Amino acid sequence: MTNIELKDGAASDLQTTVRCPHCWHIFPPDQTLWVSVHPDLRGDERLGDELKRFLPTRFSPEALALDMHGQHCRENACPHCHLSITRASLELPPTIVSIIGSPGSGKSYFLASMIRQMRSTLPHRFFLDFTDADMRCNIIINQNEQALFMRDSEDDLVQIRKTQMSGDLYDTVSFANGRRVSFSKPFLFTVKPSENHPEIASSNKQSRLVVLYDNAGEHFRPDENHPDQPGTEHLAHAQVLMFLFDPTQHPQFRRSCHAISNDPQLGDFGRVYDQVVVLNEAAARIRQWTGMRQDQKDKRPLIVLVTKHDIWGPLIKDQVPVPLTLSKLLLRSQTGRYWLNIDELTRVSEAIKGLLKKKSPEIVAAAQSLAEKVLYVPVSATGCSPIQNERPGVDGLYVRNGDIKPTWVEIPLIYALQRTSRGLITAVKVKNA
Ligand SMILES: Nc1nc2c(ncn2[C@@H]2O[C@H](COP(=O)(O)OP(=O)(O)OP(=O)(O)O)[C@@H](O)[C@H]2O)c(=O)[nH]1
Ligand SMILES: [Mg+2]
Ligand SMILES: [Zn+2]
Repeated sequence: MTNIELKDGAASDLQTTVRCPHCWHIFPPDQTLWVSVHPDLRGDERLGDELKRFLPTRFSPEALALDMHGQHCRENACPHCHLSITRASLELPPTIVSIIGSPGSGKSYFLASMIRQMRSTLPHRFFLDFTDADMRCNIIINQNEQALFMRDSEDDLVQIRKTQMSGDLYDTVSFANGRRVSFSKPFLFTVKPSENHPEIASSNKQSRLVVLYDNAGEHFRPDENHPDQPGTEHLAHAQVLMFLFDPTQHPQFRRSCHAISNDPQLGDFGRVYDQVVVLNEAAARIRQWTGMRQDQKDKRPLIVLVTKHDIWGPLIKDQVPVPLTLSKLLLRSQTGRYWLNIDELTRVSEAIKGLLKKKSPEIVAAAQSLAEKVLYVPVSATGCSPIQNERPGVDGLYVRNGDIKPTWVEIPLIYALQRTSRGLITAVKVKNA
């Protein structure tokens, strides 16, 4: 028996190489470690007080490794960082998405709203199951999703707190050479054809593991690139890059928006941030870590998500509807399964690019010089403006639960899946749908 097999012995269903979603180390599945179960086996060389990781020599009839005390083990771990690895990481090819953006640009709200929308849009429109691959890794994103969407009263004021640069979102690993490295926790989801999907028969080939990370915006500051805090190294390993551009942090957009919105982020609760520095720093790290030359462009798709569309959308409402609608973008086929209309997505992208070229040309120039293929997508994670909480002692901006209505937040990941998988999402070109 090899070190790791599926319960029915179908070892060929494992990936030929596995990428750890914590430290991005690549290894063959037969190097996968197991996590001991017996409480006497506490104390791991890399993870301190955690249960010992080991390469097994004994297995149960159900192909589960037995630890030194003969206990049946169920959990696997990476041979490099020793952090736990879900079964789906061993079985499914990953679609790793890097999310780049300044502090306050809307990354955490976007992630929570996107996951919320993926859970309904993928099954209902694309006949795809979208599920948590690892509940422990997903605790924080699920808490954020619940904070925004699972409230009893529509009048509840809800908030996602600013992402910190240390704490719950990170795992610290001690390596043999004395280095202590803090890795960002990944959020892991599986996407699989459901029973009415045309690819259901080849589900094992088509399914994907979606890997996402939520960084603090400060991680993208040029002085925050430490080898022992590789919080943004996913940039080098991702299949898709997403840069969140927040018009409310851009001086020229701010001036234009004052006439059309009372959002507090345009006033005392807002600020100006030079977001092109963030994008250029991400580009510099990508070039440094992948060896891509200055005259080369990244072949991976770069999606520029222009966030908080509820605020700036009226600036371009003659070309892109306010609020955003899906009717021309997702087309219903005869079987009831929807297709992604690439022509409409491209039309919207060109319109948004035109607006950015007028108001923030440096962002378009930086994006186009980084990647061969850039798509510009408007999104709104909340669909409404946040408000100040009047309760004494409470800081920051909150959103009224009943007002939250995300728009287009699932589109970037649907496009990413269409680009990185063969048959999960069908793209069609229909002019003037
Ligand atoms: N109007 C509007 N405001 C939004 C939207 N999404 C987020 N915000 C506001 O933007 C602010 C920052 O959002 P976050 O998601 O915390 O930003 P972040 O990029 O995660 O920031 P860091 O964690 O500091 O890196 C919050 O006050 C939100 O209320 C949106 O779609 N519309
Ligand atoms: Mg955040
Ligand atoms: Zn690892």
